[in-house]
Amino acid sequence: MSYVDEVIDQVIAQNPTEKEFHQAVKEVLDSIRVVVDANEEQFRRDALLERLVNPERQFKFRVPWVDDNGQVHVNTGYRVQFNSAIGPYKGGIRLHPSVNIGIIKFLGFEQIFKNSLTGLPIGGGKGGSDFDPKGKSDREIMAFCQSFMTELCKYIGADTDVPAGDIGTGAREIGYMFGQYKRIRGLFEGTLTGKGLSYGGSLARTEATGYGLLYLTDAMLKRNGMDIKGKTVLVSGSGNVAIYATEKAQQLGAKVVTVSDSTGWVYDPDGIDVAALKEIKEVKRARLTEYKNYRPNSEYHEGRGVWTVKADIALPCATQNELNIDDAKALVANGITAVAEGANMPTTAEATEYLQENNVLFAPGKAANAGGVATSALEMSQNSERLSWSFEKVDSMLKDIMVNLFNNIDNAATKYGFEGNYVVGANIAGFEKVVDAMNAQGIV
Ligand code: NDP
Ligand code: 2IT
Repeated sequence: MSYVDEVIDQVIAQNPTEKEFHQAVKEVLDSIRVVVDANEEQFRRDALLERLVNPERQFKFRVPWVDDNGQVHVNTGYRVQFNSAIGPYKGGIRLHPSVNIGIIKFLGFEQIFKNSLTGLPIGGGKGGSDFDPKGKSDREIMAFCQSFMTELCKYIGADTDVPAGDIGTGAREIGYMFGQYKRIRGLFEGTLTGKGLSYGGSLARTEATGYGLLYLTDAMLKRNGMDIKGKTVLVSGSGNVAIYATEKAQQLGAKVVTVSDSTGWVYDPDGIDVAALKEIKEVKRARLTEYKNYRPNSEYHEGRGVWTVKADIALPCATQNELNIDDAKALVANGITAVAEGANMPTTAEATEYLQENNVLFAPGKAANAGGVATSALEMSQNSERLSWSFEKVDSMLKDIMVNLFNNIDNAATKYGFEGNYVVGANIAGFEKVVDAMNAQGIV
């Protein structure tokens, strides 16, 4: 049996319930076979892949908090410090009832390679809790965040591990967590990113994941002789990534006709009104059913359905495995040209394969959504030098990072004989830097 297959089997046997983690490991290891095969003897001797798939450290802790009626609730908190070969652990905190250790490990594993691809000095980590922020009062959110950080603050720090936002964690939650970290540790330092602008946040971090997704998509289209201008785009989700992906797509001359949330989706034939979307989601924290009040010409549909609309480009920006094989077939039947993942692992393995076989340009999340964490690393730099850069400077650095990242994955794919396969390109390019750093640092 090949070394790659042995390690995949081991991961499944040792972590039998962690199916998203299996999926992420398989995707990466499958596509780096060519590099592993060429170095098999050394990698086996050094147990390189075993060290890669086992987190350096993982924490699981109790998070008790009191609701507005005086009732105590207990959630579970997690932080997985996966790999620090190229820098301090870096990765977001997900607050969603579906969170479990398998989800956090899949996200942390992806983060290793994503962070490597940014070219910046950040290792891979991820955290979160099964806490559901929906329907909670502001005070309840604060109570949860303070309790979560009371435990987490023992394990993180500006040069150790730097969490940030993810699903359910935005500027409000980061603010409460930062306040509690500072209070307990007595340190005003850049131990979280995505902070507010008045206390060390970076301009353009809010926009960065969505904007970066479009910079990369634009580079991928150009490389293949196309332009984003005039294209019709499907976006799923209506959170941080989806909102700023929609905004940048429209700035670049495309028309975004859908957004969604976990209960339904909107079709707006005239193009999504970003100002309305921001008001509904960022200010009112309301549901998408409200969108019709702003745009009477739009349609609201219950359930799933974004991927059945005819368009040129699809940008899944909600959550893992939201685009399945039937969705991929519908997209191909409707003549889709490109799919770029704003979310982490939103496309199932089967759907990814189907899209690639049908010559759809496909940009995997670890490349396409790397603009968020890249800008987090720029926030860390600004915190270290105690300065704040202009929006234009950060945005232009973000754009350069995404265009370079695309060129690197494109070149890696071509170098190993997989021209145009950006999944292989991203995994190999991300892996090579991490392996080089791991080898240089000995058996740790
Ligand atoms: P938000 O919490 O801001 O928004 C999440 C959106 O996805 C909401 O519209 C939400 O709908 C929808 N959603 C979440 N879970 C589900 C589900 N199980 N089924 C259907 N819809 C769902 O999160 P972000 O925009 O920050 O994150 C979106 C994706 O992008 C995630 O995969 C995240 O890991 C990834 N990502 C985020 C980055 C960042 O900087 N924020 C960086 C890189 C990747 P509802 O409100 O109904 O729950
Ligand atoms: O998935 C991701 O890259 C994020 N949620 C952002 C992580 C970060 O540290 O900015």
